[in-house]
Amino acid sequence: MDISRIREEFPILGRRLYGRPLVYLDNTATSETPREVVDAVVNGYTVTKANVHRGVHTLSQEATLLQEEARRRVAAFINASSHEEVVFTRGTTEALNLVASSLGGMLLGEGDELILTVMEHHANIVPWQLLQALKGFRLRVVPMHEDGSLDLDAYRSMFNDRTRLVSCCHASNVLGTVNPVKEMIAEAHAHGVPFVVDGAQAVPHMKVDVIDLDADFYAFSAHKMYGPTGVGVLYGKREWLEKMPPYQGGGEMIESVSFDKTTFAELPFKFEAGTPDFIGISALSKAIDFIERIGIDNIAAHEHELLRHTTERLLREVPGIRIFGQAPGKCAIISFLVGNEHHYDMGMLLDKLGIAVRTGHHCAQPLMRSLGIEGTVRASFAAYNTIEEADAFVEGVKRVSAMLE
Ligand code: 7TS
Repeated sequence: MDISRIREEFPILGRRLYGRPLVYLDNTATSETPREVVDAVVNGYTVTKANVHRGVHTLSQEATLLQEEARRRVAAFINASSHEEVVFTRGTTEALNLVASSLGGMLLGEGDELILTVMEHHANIVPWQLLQALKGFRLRVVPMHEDGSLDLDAYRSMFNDRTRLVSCCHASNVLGTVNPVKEMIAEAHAHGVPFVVDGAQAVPHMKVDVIDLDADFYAFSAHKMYGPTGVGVLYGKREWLEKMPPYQGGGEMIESVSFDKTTFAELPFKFEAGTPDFIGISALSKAIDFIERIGIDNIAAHEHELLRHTTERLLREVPGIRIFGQAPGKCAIISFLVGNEHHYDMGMLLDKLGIAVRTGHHCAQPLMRSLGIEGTVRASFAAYNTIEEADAFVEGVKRVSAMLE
């Protein structure tokens, strides 16, 4: 992997902050975007802009073709059986709200049970709670071990004849833990229970094969995988998507409408009401091109090396550091605190050194509560980060901690 060539593709990485080169380590929140993705967006606005699936005219057909090509690219990227199982949404959050509302609304009633885990992002908690207020089912929460791996014995023991659904992140956005979702899905299926995967933190960092996992649903966001903002994907198995009611009503999702009776469009359009972000969707193809050109396994190996190097240095050289999440096979996310130093002070002072990290609860307040903390500092890596940046980060943490002591 030629990192300096990869970096040239990202104009933003040339920025300087406070007289220093930008060290961007907030990739879990959003990754930066290579020029070919930006160019595809510009092309969408300057060459092919017309609404999709509506016109006989050339521009509309071109725009439609680009959108539907992206759907096929996504399907191949995650190894879905068909592009009709790929629903475009605004992001992981909307994808999970869709599943909660439509599938959850169909499966969960009074006295039923839904299994989540302690390490879920709010996007995989709150949509279920909104439904819970209407339906009165029970949430069961899988706890974790001290290293940040899930307690799988507890998970297995949670199934009973009222269990209707499981929803779990593939990778934690705080701990970096990569959950054994393939085994967890097999367990759920043995009980006849479908399984939803929040893949927001997995798709940019590891090979995801929805058939191999046997996932019933798999959600992720384009903007975390070098793609545009405002676009997400919900993969769903055809047999489920066909049974589920639409999530939103409007244009494009109907077959015919009358005031007496409305019938709905075929998959996947049944779940895509209104004009989608067709320009963003078409640019997602270019993000997939970018990942495939480097190779997802090469990206994963590079990020793991950055993780190993940075973790070793932090533990060795920063007295009083606590790293939250040390599960074997974790992905390249380091959440930490140093002594009694406040995460917010650390983040703000690192910023003054040109180093972008996230601080706070990371939209995972239940996880923070279970760790007995309010927030962490979080550094997270992507394909374009370098060992030199990892070193600048470690030096930055040492300098800031000395100041805050
Ligand atoms: N699920 C997980 C595991 C996430 O990490 C995030 C975003 C989402 C869902 C929601 O994705 P969205 O694209 O719909 O917003 N996580 C973060 C984060 O860790 N910092 O900022 C956003």
